[in-house]
Amino acid sequence: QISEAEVALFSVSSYACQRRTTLDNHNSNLTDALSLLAENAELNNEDGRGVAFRRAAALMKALPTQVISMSQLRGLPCLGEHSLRVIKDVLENGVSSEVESTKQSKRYKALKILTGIFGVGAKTADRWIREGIYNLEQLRHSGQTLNRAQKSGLEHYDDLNEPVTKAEADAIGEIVQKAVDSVLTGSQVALTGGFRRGKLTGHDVDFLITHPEEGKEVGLMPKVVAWLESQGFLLYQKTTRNSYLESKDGPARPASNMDRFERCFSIFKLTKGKEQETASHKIWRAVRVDLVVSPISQFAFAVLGWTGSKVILHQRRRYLLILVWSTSLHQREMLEVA
Ligand code: DCP
Ligand code: MG
Repeated sequence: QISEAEVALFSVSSYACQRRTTLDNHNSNLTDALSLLAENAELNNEDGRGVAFRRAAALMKALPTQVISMSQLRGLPCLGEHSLRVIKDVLENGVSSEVESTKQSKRYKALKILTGIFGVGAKTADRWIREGIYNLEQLRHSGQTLNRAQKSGLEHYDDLNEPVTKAEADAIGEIVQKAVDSVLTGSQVALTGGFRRGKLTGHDVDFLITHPEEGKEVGLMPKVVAWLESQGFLLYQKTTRNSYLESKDGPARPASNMDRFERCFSIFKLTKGKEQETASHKIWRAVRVDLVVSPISQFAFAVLGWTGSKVILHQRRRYLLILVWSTSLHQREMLEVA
């Protein structure tokens, strides 16, 4: 047993992008609680609250040892009043009462189930709940019109809500590499997203495709998709075009922080391995896959952006903004002196 006095206070940067965070999390009891509240905030379109809980969870994930008392948290950044209250509750009672009541609430359960459908976001789920739809059964009988993505999402609901393993990601990676090799030799494929951060499972598999010769990547996406389709690997696909190049009135502003690379949202039909085959009778499963094509000149930035995590990206933007701001301030001071 370690006494409180023996536990060193932690010293960590307030920016997630300036911290070293490994995969072993010593505080999963706390990060699980904070992540659930973050998710609930996001599902309710309360983005500010979502970011606050995500930052707090990311900080707790970065701590080198298990937290056993509130006094260890003194002076730590990123922990707001609300997050501290949740942490205190977990440390003292084993669970957070707010997390427990959220988990039990009819609205949270319905939001989870409905947004578990590919193509359904928080806004659509909220509208359905207000119309009395709380589960898939009620949705199927409601007569709601679903778009192509949502229909596919509903059809493959169980598969798409089953975490994707690294082995499955690698198997899909081989297929994508084969597709790319078949349509344009010399093209490169990089596994990005959570798997590039070393995660063992994910909700989808993200790939970035490029070619070492600038310009060769133009027109690559439709060819790759056509090849995959011809081989029967795709259950669903929708490609969004690069709006930056398309726009006639000069560079269009993106709607959010999204990049403007050509992107294909898809659902792969992945043949199962021998062991998995015997467990269920289906010989294949559906897996969400994102394909992105970038020119080689932007490849490094595309890798950074598509590796995430979302918290790291958010904090990196803030960090760079402060850096640029303080540099320009410094330059102005120098000019004034001169
Ligand atoms: N990304 C982004 N904006 C988007 C979509 C993605 O900035 N609209 C970036 C951040 C993500 C990365 O791309 O970390 C991959 O997106 P995912 O949603 O697949 O997230 P992860 O791969 O990190 O998590 P998971 O394991 O759940 O797939
Ligand atoms: Mg991913």
